[in-house]
Amino acid sequence: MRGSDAVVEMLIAHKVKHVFGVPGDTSMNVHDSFAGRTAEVQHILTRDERNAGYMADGYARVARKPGVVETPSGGGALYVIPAVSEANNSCIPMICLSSDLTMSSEQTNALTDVDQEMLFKSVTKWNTKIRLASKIPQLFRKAFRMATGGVPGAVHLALPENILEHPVEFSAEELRGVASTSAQAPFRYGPTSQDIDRVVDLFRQSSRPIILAGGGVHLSDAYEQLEQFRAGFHVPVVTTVNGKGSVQELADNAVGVIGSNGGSEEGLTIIQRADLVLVLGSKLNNVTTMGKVAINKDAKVIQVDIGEAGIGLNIPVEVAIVSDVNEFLCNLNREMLAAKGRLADQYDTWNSWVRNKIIEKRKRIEQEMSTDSGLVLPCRFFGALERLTDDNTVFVGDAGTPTPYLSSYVRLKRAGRWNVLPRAHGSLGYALPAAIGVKVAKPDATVFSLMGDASLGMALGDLETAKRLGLPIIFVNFENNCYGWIKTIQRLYFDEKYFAVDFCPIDSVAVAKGFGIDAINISDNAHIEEGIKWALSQEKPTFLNVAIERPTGFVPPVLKWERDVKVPPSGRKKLTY
Ligand SMILES: Cc1ncc(C[n+]2csc(CCOP(=O)(O)OP(=O)(O)O)c2C)c(N)n1
Ligand SMILES: [Mg+2]
Repeated sequence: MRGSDAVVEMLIAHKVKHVFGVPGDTSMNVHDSFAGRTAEVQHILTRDERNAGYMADGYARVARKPGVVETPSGGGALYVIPAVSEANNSCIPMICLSSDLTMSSEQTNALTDVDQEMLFKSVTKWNTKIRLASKIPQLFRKAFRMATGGVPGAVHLALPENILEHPVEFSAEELRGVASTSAQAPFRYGPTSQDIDRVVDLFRQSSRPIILAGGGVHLSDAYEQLEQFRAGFHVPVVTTVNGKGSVQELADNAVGVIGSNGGSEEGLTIIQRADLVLVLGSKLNNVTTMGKVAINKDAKVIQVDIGEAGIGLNIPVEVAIVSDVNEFLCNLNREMLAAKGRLADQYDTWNSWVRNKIIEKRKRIEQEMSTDSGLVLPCRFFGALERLTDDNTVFVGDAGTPTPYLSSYVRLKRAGRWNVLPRAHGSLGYALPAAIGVKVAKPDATVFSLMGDASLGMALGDLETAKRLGLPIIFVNFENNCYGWIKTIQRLYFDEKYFAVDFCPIDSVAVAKGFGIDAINISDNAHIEEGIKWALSQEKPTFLNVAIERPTGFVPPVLKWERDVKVPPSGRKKLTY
C-alpha cells in the first residue's frame, strides 16, 4: 500500500463517512486511494476549499463527529484557513488534511510552496506535517484524539506528496482506529464531590437562580440532564447564541438568547436580576455579556467548562469547575434531588416574575410581526419560519442581520443543534456551504440556509454542489443590496454617512436558475407563507429571494441598536469588540 492508502484506511478506521475537498496536483494519490474505497467513505467534491471547510464544520456540528476536509497544497491550503479557524474557535472537531510539496522541493520556489505547518499554526489546536510514512497511523490517531478530546477544535495534517506515494506496510493492528475518538466528547471527566456540595449550597441560599447555557451544552450532549435540572428544580434558562437549542425554547422558563446579537431587553432584565448564575460551557465573551453588563456584579457565578483557559477569564467567578458539562449535571441532579425537600418551592416568586417577562417579550415581538411594510419585513419572514416548520428543521444562518433574527425570532421546538451559526468569526459566506454539510449529515432533516446577499455573493459557486448532489436544501437570500449590518452602524454611529456599503442589485433568481435550481422571488409580506410552503413541498434544492426592507428604515433586533435608535446621536456609543 501507499502512504495515501494508509491515510484513507485511518479515516475509515475512525468511522469517517464523508470527506469534503478539492483536487490538486499534490493530492492525486489521496484521490486515487479514495476512488478505491467509495463504498466506505464518500468524497464530496466542492467548488472552493473555504466552502469545503464550512461544509465540514456544519457537518461536524450536527453529526456530532469530526468534519473532515482535504485540500491541495499552497493555494488550496490557503483557501481553507477561514473555515479551519471558525471550527477551532467555535470548538468544533475538524480534521483538515492538506497535501504538501514533495519534501525535497521545499524552499526551492516550487509551485505551491508555502510553509503549511506554519500557516495553520495559529488556527488549529494541533498541527503537524507527517515526515515519515510509517508514522501515519499513530499521527492520525492523535489527530482524532486532539480534535475531539477536552476542548474540541481543529487539527491539521500536512501530507507531503512523497509521503503519500511512499510504499508502506502496516498490520491490521497498526491501522486500528480508536472508536471513542471518532465522535465528540470521548473523555468525560467530572466534578469533585466538594464542587457539587458547594453548588448545591449556593442553590439553597439563592432565591433567583438562572442557568446561562453556552455551546458547551451541545458539545457535551447535555440536553437531557439540563432538561431535568430546568424542569425538575424550576431554574430559568437563558442561552448564548451558540448555546441556543440547549433547551427547547417553548418551555415557560426558557428565556431565549441573551447578549448583544439577538438578545432582548426582557432577557437582559431577567439575567441582571438573578442572584446566582450557573454558566455551562460559555466563553462569556462581550457579545454574551454586552461588555460585562449582563451579569449583576452582586450575583454569584458558578462557571463550568471542559477547559481551564476560559474560567474566570472575563467575569469573576465564585466557583470554578473544570468538568464535562453533562457529567457535572448528572452529579448535580443527583445531589439536588437529595436536597429537593428544601428547594421545592423556593423559586416560585422568581419563576412567576420570569414568566411574566417572557410573556411581555412575546407580546412585543408579535406586535412587531404584525407591522406592515412595502417590502418584506424580516421579522415576519422569521415568524413564518417558526410557524411553518417542524422540530426536525435545522436553520443555518449567516452573519449580518440573519443572525439576530434567527437568534431572537425563531424559537426551537426541541433541544438540540437546530441552529447553526459561525459565531467565532461571524464570517460572511458560511450558511450556503455549511447547510450542505448539515444536509449531508442529516438527510432526513429540513435544512434552511439563511443568507445575507453579501454572503450569497461570497459563496455561490457551491450552489452547483447542492444541485449535483440533489440536496433538497432551502436557500434563502435576504436581498437588500447592501452590507446591511454595516450600513446600520453608519446610520446610528457615523451620522448616516454611507460609505462602501451599497452594491448593485443582481437577479439572484436568474443566478440560482442558472445553476439548475428552482427559484422564486418573495417581494411582500403577503407572499411569505406561500413561498415558504412552496419550498417545503419540493424534494430538491430550492431558492427563495426575499426582498427585504432597507436597513435605513428600521433596525434589526440588536439590543444596543434598538436602544440607541431611540436616543439622539450624541447620546449613542457603539459597542466595541
Ligand atoms: C468575511 C467577512 N467580511 C466582512 C465582515 C464584516 N461584516 C459583518 S456584517 C456585514 C454585512 C453583511 O451583509 P449581508 O450579508 O448582505 O447581510 P445584511 O447585513 O445586509 O443582512 C459585513 C461586511 C464579515 N463579518 N465577514
Ligand atoms: Mg445585505
